[in-house]
Amino acid sequence: MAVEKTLILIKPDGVKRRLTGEVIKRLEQKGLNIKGLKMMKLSVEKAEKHYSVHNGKPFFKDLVSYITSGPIIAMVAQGNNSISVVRGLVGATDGSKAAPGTIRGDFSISIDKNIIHASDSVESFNHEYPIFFEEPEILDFSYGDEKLF
Ligand code: FUP
Repeated sequence: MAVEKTLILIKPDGVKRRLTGEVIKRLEQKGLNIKGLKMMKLSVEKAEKHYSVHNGKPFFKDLVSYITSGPIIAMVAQGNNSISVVRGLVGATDGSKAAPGTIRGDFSISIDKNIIHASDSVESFNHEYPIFFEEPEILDFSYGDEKLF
């Protein structure tokens, strides 16, 4: 069991559809500890850096214009195996194929408007979080109820 941090983004469609509370509720009730959270409008430069692994793919341009099209919510959450745990809560990339009960399975029916992003590895987290957070914005504190989870 590894205590990990993961980066979660509620994408512009999620924010505009007022799903922020729903997403945070699911993260909290699972027992994840939110350590940083902000609303921001991503620059094209930051979006291209975040999605650099997809640079050159046919959907890259649309992906960047979509993620920069409106405000997003960025979060860092911590917990046991949080990277795979959150990926499980998020569901498959294509909302039309994601399992019911997952965030994408419950709220998305497409691959390009799929509500949420979550880091898929420690390497991805290390690449991603500095794009959204300064180190002091990730707070080191205890919720105090960790033993209940
Ligand atoms: P995920 O890790 O599930 O967010 O998915 P990927 O990293 O594979 O893809 C990142 C984003 O690119 C997806 F959220 C949606 C978009 N995408 C497309 O629009 N078309 C594709 O064929 C694949 C991904």
